[in-house]
Amino acid sequence: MVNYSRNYYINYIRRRPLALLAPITLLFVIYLFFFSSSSSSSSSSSSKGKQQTKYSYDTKSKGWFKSNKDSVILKDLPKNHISHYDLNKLSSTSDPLSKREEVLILTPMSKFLPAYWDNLNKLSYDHSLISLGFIFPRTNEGDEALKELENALKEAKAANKLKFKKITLLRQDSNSLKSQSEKDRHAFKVQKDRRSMMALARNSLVFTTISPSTSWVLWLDADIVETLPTLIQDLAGHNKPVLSANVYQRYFDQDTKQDSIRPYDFNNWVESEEGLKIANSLPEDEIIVEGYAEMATYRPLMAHFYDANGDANTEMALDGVGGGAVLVKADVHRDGAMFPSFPFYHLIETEGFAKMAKRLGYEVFGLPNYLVYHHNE
Ligand SMILES: Nc1nc2c(ncn2[C@@H]2O[C@H](COP(=O)(O)OP(=O)(O)OP(=O)(O)O)[C@@H](O)[C@H]2O)c(=O)[nH]1
Ligand SMILES: [Mg+2]
Repeated sequence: MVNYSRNYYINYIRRRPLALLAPITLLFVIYLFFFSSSSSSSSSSSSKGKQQTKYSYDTKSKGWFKSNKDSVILKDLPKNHISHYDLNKLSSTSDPLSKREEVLILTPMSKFLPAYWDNLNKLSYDHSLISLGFIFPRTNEGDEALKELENALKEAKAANKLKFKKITLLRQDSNSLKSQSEKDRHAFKVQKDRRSMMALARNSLVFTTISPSTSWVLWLDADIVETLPTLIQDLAGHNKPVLSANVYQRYFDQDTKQDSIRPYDFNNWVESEEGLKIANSLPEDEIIVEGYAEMATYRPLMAHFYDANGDANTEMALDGVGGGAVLVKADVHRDGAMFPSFPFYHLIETEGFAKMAKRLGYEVFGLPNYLVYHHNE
């Protein structure tokens, strides 16, 4: 009976082979309906090469039996794929260490000075809370500085002394002055171009390195070779949106035959009547550069307010800042304060930044009696 039945079907198929066509077609259509979306997504991902990450943004399949498929895909997401940060919980307070606030130290670097690097490494703020960002000009000098910093990093790493949270080295994609000699870079006529290029470099640096966990940004020029190890704590202690240290320079005084110090950075200033008058008289596209006899603004300069016997915590409100050693609450940058590479109220770069921070409603201060030292060429 069983044999008969099997023979019956086989004989039937032999006689009418086309009778199988309808059920096979039906099965094929059902297969396409349920599985087509997954096969097309896997073929598109495999076509992008073997490097393709495992997770996928594929939309939910419309198939009836596919409800579990998406949870499998989500399970494959890397842990940090979606990160949540509540910027309301990101603080920048006068006691940053106890709050474990992260600091991003940013340095445009055309020259590598070992004294800068040594000083940086001596900062007593917890290095695991510090990230470093550097930007180098694409000049021979920039190549050289980059190489030297890389060597210093390798050495520190080998000695197990490199504890910073993250270090980012950027190569500038904008132009730089050809000559960085002291005389050439200080010539009055190159200031607008030079400062404009510096502004672009600073903007690239901050916009590519600031992270959702950055509380503070410390701008520290590569030629600042001496600060107190407590620089970050000291500046943050004032809890100001923008706060500049006073940049001085050590030198040997030939007259007194003694080591001495002198003011160096004149970009920390308070606006003056004369400065405003000059600004009003200038064509829209012209800038005022401070510290040049060609353009006497009579602005009170913080450099001249240093009092050796004064309180190091004395604050003074400023309208312009330099870039030597300036601590900025990261929110000031997040709100959009950057370094204008174009005349902004006739100001540019760091001085334009101070103006922009003020226009955003932030106060700008300096510490006339808190000195940091600029390299002496
Ligand atoms: N990325 C980049 N950094 C630069 C360039 N020129 C200068 N720097 C760095 O930017 C900072 C400020 O440059 P400085 O030449 O010192 O300018 P300054 O402090 O305004 O002026 P002086 O110190 O008086 O010459 C320093 O850290 C330099 O190493 C440049 O073209 N590109
Ligand atoms: Mg300098």
